[in-house]
Amino acid sequence: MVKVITYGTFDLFHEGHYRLLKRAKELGDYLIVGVTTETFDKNRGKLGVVDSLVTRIENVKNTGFVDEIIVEEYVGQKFSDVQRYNVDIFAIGSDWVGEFDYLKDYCKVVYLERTKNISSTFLRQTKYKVKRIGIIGNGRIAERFMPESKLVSGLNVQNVYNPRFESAKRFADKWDINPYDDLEKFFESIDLVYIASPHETHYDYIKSALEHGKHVLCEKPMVLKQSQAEELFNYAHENKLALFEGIKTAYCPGFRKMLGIARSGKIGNIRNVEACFTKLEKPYTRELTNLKFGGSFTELGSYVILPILKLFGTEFETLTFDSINAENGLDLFTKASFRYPNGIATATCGLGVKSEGRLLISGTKGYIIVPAPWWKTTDFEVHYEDPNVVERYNEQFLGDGLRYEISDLIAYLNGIDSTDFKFSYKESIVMASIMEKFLATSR
Ligand code: C2G
Repeated sequence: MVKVITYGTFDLFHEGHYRLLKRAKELGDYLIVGVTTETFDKNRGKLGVVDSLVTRIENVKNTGFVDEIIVEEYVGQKFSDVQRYNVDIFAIGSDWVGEFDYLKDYCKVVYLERTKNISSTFLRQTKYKVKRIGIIGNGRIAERFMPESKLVSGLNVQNVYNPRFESAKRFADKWDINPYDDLEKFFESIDLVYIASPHETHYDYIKSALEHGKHVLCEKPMVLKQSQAEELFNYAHENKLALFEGIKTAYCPGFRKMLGIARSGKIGNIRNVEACFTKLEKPYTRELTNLKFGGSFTELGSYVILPILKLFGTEFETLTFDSINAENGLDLFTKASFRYPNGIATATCGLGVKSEGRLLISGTKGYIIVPAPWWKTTDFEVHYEDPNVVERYNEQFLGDGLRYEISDLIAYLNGIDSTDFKFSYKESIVMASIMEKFLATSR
């Protein structure tokens, strides 16, 4: 008798899961399925699992392919299970290629091709539906999006679009998804678009995605004009579509915790915020050569403005910019100074000047310091007049951090969390107006 084992979360049970189990069973005579517990998923950093363990087990059982179900509770369990159950074949989807080769000393390891397309007919059967995602643009950030999206439940990345087909194809082959250079076709089988193309192309892509009835998650800066942001959000609202600006810091738990403490009154009234983020770039990169839309502020400004809008709000009285420019006129280093009725703030960013990437929040009773890289907030401290009194806080920041915004958007679309409070439409519109003002004064 040939024994096969496979594992998974099997949340929001879908076609990909069904086909995987079917083919796993066909590999042998007896199929064992390990269904992950909530604790296991938490420990491996998988977010947004909706269905209970009981429901997930029930769904796996209902396929009729399974002879025995076990639960997967801890990292390292696969290694023990394979020996304990005398397993001949370990099978798993091709999104995990290479990852389980360490089991090869004990059994055969088979990676079954993941299901690229989840058809909408299959999805009608469940209450919450898995969201089918297409990516526009396949540069560096899209490369980070892929592994992060694997650790968010309830989605299936299936398409990638690039006007240059060869480029889309390279990315698609690597990640086992479908390449497109035709936008109409790209939109056909997806629910949600993640836009990771150059800044200046965002507006047209968002508009087109919304007009095709797709929800949108767009990389920052979403757009570079206030009127464009207003138009797009109005359209999205009228058509009941979600439009989120992806500033990962806004969604990460450490930053959220820090905001809560800053606003709790612990450091009194907030009077000053200083945020800095610099990243030295090679002179020939897009960020330092795109004469119209490149430079440090369009690239990193969204991060450093974020804590200012979150702590002081969107109603600043004045905003001025000061930059050090390269010979081609692009800013290598920029300071944006905000004046509010009861406070001041500086947002500093650089691509050609290095500085300490810290966040400092000063109040009437004390201050909060978040050391670099504060945009991936983990540790931070609260200080007071007495230098001996220091409160230290810590929070996890998983992987590249993109999974938090993805998971929040999926929960929003499923009606599980129905507000956009982590980075609101209003804040996103003000962000666009700040970008517009910067470009008008600097170019
Ligand atoms: N799968 C697939 N096609 C999809 C989606 C998922 O073939 N479109 C496969 C996965 O590759 C996996 C199984 O379905 O083999 C279960 O997927 P998930 O529920 O997402 O679980 P996963 O996080 O892949 O579990 O111990 C847990 C495992 O290591 C991985």
